[in-house]
Amino acid sequence: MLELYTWGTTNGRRPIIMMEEAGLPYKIIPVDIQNGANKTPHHLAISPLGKIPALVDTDGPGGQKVTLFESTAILLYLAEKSGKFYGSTPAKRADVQKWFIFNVANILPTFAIMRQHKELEEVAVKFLDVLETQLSRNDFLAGDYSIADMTPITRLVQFADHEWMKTRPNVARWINKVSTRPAVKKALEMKIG
Ligand SMILES: N[C@@H](CCC(=O)N[C@@H](CS)C(=O)NCC(=O)O)C(=O)O
Repeated sequence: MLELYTWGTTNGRRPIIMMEEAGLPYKIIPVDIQNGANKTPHHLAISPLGKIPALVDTDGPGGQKVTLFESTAILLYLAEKSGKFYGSTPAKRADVQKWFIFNVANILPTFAIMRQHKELEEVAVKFLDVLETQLSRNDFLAGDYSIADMTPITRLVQFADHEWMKTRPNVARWINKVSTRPAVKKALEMKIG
């Protein structure tokens, strides 16, 4: 059984998208980060910084229990476990990994820090232009829908109506297409805790 310790935040919803998309059965364990439930010895034993999301797989490889923190490491684990959304050939997998890491290294930190530092907007817009070019040639970031699309959507969906999208129609189309997939919609709207 996959047990996801999480809360209703952008990082917290990311693994839900993948479990829904891959059809993996899972259980949500709400961890209220406002009341310190993420700093209990039990939670710290799974996630050393006391952050959500964290995942416990009671049936990992060889029947062993696996515990994970970092939402993007959880996505990689679930992609390996399910064999889904991770590129069906070595070349496609390399493409997925390239776009997955582009998002982890650039989009996620920039959009997170941007809330505090307005000047980073210029950088964010540059990254959006990279996405716009890629999405003008492909329906999804790595060709077929994959974990590379799941990674940034919980953050970028909040920019769906932003004026930036007026001049980036392919990013706008992609946000709409990904965020309205039943699994993504369910993860974005799920009431947690
Ligand atoms: N890089 C981490 C970030 C996790 C993170 O920052 N989680 C926040 C909620 S979105 C949290 O647990 N905050 C509570 C705290 O740090 O005390 C990931 O992607 O999982």
